Amino acid sequence: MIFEDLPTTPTSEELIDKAFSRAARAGRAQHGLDAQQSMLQTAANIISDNLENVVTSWPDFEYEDEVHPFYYELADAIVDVDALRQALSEVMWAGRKAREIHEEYQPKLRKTDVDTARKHRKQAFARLADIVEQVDDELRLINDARNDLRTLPEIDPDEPTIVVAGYPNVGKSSFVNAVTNARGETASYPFTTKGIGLGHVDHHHVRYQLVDTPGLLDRPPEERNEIESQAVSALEHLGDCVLVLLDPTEECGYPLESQLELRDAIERQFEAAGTPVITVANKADRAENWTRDMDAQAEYEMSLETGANVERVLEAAIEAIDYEPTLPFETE
Ligand SMILES: Nc1nc2c(ncn2[C@@H]2O[C@H](COP(=O)(O)OP(=O)(O)OP(=O)(O)O)[C@@H](O)[C@H]2O)c(=O)[nH]1
Ligand SMILES: [Mg+2]
Repeated sequence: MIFEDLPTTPTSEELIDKAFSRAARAGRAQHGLDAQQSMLQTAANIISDNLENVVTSWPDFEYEDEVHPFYYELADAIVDVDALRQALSEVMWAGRKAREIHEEYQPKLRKTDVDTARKHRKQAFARLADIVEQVDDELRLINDARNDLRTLPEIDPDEPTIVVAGYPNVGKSSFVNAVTNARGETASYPFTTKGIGLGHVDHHHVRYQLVDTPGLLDRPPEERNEIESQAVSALEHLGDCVLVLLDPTEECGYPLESQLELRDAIERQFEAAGTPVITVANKADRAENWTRDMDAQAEYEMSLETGANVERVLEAAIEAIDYEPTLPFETE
């Protein structure tokens, strides 16, 4: 996951301490003007390298091939991505500024007496410290963002993906577990306490990803808060097909009417984004308890209890995705 391996960001205080203590050590190893020059160089390098590393360890949000729209939108639901980008560019600026201070003071430490050189070196240190302190807030913001984003789920947005939606207890997890090899694989998801259900299945040498999203696509849009709505928008960039499961027995605890309304809302949202939505009536083993005939309401009927038609539903989703893998010789 792109935000997984981000290093911790030092605070301004830690960075200043590190730079100046290393500089003092470097100075003690030398004498006269050399000592002053070496101190300046060490402090300035540590500061500019560290600040620039903070920035370059992040993927560039500007490019879709570095931050997929799914992760961009998901990240934006948790942290303010604009503010984060602004902070990163200010830290980059500070790193460059530290190099400039180095270049500006370097000549002043040559061809002069040691006392004057020391005076200039101290002045340069004060300015370096000042620059780092100026980005104190930004460094904190970046570190907070890093801590919040590293827990995002391990989802590959480039893999063809089937999103499984539907009210609670309709059989979403049972479906993902029934058709995928990895049982009960879950990833933490910052929007729900339940964790996102993940599974993978291979079909004609293509790996498909199934995502079960409790807490998001399991109730009407108007009941989602702003963050959840944005997480659902992120799913639009991820899903290549949506399966909406219905429980016509209503034993899940929700009237079929509400379940169909959710299906309609999902259809409106995802089909507008060009993503096919397939409706499946589950719990067909208890069809005698169905509150209504589902012929007109659902494309498929299945039972996860008996396994009837389950593979057929998976195949329908795969067909709807119509995924064409790019072969190596076809890429430019
Ligand atoms: N009779 C019958 N029961 C089913 C069927 N599919 C699922 N169930 C049962 O329905 C209950 C809910 O199934 P889950 O797979 O946990 O449903 P879910 O949609 O993941 O529920 P949440 O995670 O709460 O959103 C479980 O007790 C299942 O055993 C089915 O085809 N027939
Ligand atoms: Mg579940």
